[in-house]
Amino acid sequence: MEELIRIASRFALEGNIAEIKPLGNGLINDTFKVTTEGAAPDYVLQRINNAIFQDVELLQNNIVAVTSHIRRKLEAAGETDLDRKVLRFIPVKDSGKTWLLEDGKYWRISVFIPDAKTYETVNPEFSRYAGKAFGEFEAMLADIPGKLGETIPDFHNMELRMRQLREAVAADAAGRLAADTGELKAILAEIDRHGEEMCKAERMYREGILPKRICHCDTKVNNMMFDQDGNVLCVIDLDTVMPSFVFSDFGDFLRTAANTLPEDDPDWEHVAFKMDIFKAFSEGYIAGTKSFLTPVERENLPYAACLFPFMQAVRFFADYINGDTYYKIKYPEHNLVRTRNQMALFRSALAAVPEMSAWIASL
Ligand code: GN1
Ligand code: MG
Repeated sequence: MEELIRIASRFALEGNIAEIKPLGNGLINDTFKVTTEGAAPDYVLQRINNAIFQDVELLQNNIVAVTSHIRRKLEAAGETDLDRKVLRFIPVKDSGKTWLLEDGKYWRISVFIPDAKTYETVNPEFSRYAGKAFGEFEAMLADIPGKLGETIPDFHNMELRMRQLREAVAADAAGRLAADTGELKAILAEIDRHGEEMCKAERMYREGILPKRICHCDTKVNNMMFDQDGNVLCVIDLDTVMPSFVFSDFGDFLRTAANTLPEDDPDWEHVAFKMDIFKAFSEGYIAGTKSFLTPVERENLPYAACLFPFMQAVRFFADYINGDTYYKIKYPEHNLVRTRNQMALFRSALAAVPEMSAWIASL
C-alpha cells in the first residue's frame, strides 16, 4: 500500500489520494483503483507485466496514439464527456511520460471512468451494442497516422501458437506429460486434428486475400464499459491494440460472451456456444464495420468464432504443460480446467458453423 501511494504520487494527479485498492480480474497486469478526496477524478493504477509486454515504451506509444486519435475524432463529432468515452493516461510529473519505471517495475495511471459498469456476461441486446462498438472502434482506427508496433509480435498468429504448443510438449518442463494418464494426450490429438484448419487465416494472409487492420485483440466482454442504461461508453484494456485480422475482435468477444459459463468453469460438460449472442453481436458488428469489411472477412466470421476458443485452448494448454509461467492461476490445475472449458466451447461453436454462416448471409 505504501509502495502504491508512493508510485501514484509520482504522476500528475488532481486531488489527494484517499485510498488504493485492487481492481478487476485480469490475468496479466496488476490493477488498482486510486480513490481521491473530494471532486477530483479517481484513477486506475496498473503495474504492467513487463515479462509479457517487453517493450513498455512501444506499448505506451501505441496506447497514446490510439487514445488521442479517438479523442480527436470524438471531439470533431461534437461529443462531450470525453473522459468517459476514451481512456486518458496521466503523465509522470518529472518525465512527462505516461509510464514510470521504478525498482524494475513499470507503472501507469489512467482516469477511472465514473458511473460505468463492466459485465462478465451480457444479454443479446448488450451484445448487439458491443458488436457495433468494437466495429466502430476498428473503423475509427482505420486512418490512424503512423504505424502501430506489435506489442506482442504475432500475438494472434495460430501457426505460432501451434508451434509454441509443440515446443512445450517437446520440453515437458513441468513433467506433466510424463505423468499423464491419457487425458493430456487426448487433448493434444484433438488439437492436432483441427490445427491445420484453424491456421486458415495465416494462409489467406499469405495469399493476399486477407488484410491486417488495427484491432483491439482482447475484446473480452469485460473490456467494454457500459453506462447505467446499457449504452457503450468505451473500450478499455488497450495493451494489445495492434495490427491483426478482424477475426481477433469478433472471435474473442464471442469466446467470452457466447459461452454459457465463465472461461475457467470446471463444469465443461455444460459449456455451450450461445447462438442468440452470436446473432446479436454479429448484427451489431456488421453494422459497425460496413465502411470497410470485405466479403472474405465477412464470410469467415463463423470461422473466427471457432478460432478463438481453439487458440485460447492451445494457449492455456501450452501454459499448463510449461508449468504455468504465463497466466495467473489460483490452483495447480487451473490452466487444464481452462483448456477443457475452451475445447468444449470450440466443439460447440464448430457444430454451429452452418447456422452461423446462414445467419451472416442473411444480414
Ligand atoms: C489475458 O489480461 P487479460 O485477462 O485481459 C490475455 C488474453 C487472453 C485472456 C484470457 C496479453 O487477458 O490474450 O485472451 O487473458 N492477454 C495477453 O482470459 O496475453
Ligand atoms: Mg482485461
